[in-house]
Amino acid sequence: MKNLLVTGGAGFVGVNFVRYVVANQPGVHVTVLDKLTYAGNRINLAGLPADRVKLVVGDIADPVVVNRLVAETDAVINYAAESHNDRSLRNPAPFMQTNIGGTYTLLEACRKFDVRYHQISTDEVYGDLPISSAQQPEEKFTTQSRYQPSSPYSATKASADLLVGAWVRSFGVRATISNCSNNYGPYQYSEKFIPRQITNILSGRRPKLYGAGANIRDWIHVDDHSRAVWEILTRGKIGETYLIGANGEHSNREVLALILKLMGQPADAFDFVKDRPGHDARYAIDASKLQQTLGWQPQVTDFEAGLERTIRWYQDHEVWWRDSKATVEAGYRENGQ
Ligand code: NAD
Ligand code: TDX
Repeated sequence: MKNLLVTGGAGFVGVNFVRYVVANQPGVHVTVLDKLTYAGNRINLAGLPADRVKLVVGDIADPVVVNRLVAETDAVINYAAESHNDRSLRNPAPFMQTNIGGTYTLLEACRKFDVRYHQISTDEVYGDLPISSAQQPEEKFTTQSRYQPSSPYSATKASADLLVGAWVRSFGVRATISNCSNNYGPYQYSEKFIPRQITNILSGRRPKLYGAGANIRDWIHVDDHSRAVWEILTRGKIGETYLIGANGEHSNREVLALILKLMGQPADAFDFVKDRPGHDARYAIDASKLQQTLGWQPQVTDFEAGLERTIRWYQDHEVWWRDSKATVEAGYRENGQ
């Protein structure tokens, strides 16, 4: 696989994958197809060698650009998505269009040109687990768990996964799916939980915790996600689904407490705000299939150290987040969050 088409490669998880490929896979060329929505930024690709990475601005739901690019690639890795639950509650329309319509368009092109396809999905397709289940560490999502998404966002991601499965079975498309837990690291847009709290503190605002802060997320450093996707792309079995997670469960309150400590703030320097409707209680991934069949292991196992590096990145890249920060916070304020 020498030529990859990475859709959504100007967004958070996608750009970290592009950077991983450039740094670790010599001779591999990447074309990024990205619509540059509010979450995509061409600056994210700055500094990457022009002979290795090319950006095409376009929509994954546009068959003209998709067919042209898929025809000349060895594999498509689909990171492009509307990705934020809170936005999907305000306006689900773009989620339907990009997450379902875009995946359909990419699958049709891969069918037409017989191109390998990998779908980047999320643990949220499985709905949630009760918070009390955290006492039983073996109670986690597996590839056998039932799809029961809670939000418009996760319902569209679940729909896209089902399309991929059908295109494998009915049309023989050479596809795999990975469902990953919550990512953190550099280049994450400031609307998401961890960068929102860090940039709130850096800009003199108080961090905001939804509800009682008891909801649990299973955190993984984005670099570990990128390495797992590479293994699945190159050595995964066609038609299979792999769950990616790093045993990084923490309640939101715990994560915020750590951010406050690492940034030298008083432990109570935050506000409780209105909860998210339909808020998923707990996510937890059993990644044993990926570990046993492909030998992948997370490398960033010290969450506090990973978080400290992430905080430093936001401190060092204020220009990157400053301009959009006020808009993001105005949206949350309107929502009582
Ligand atoms: P993001 O919102 O930061 O980035 C999404 C990117 O897709 C942006 O660059 C945006 O411009 C682009 N995009 C949106 N619509 C497009 C379209 N129609 N055509 C082309 N490009 C389009 O999202 P992210 O957090 O980087 O998530 C990337 C993928 O990873 C998503 O599929 C998401 O479901 C999945 N995922 C994310 C996480 C996480 O914690 N962030 C966890 C598991 C899975
Ligand atoms: O200000 C906040 N306060 C707060 O308490 C924000 C923005 C969030 N939260 C809570 C809600 C969640 O319990 O923090 C948790 C994480 O929230 P998000 O960052 O919005 O992520 P989540 O809803 O868990 O979904 C994420 O992980 C799975 C990504 O956004 C998805 O794209 C991915 O599929």
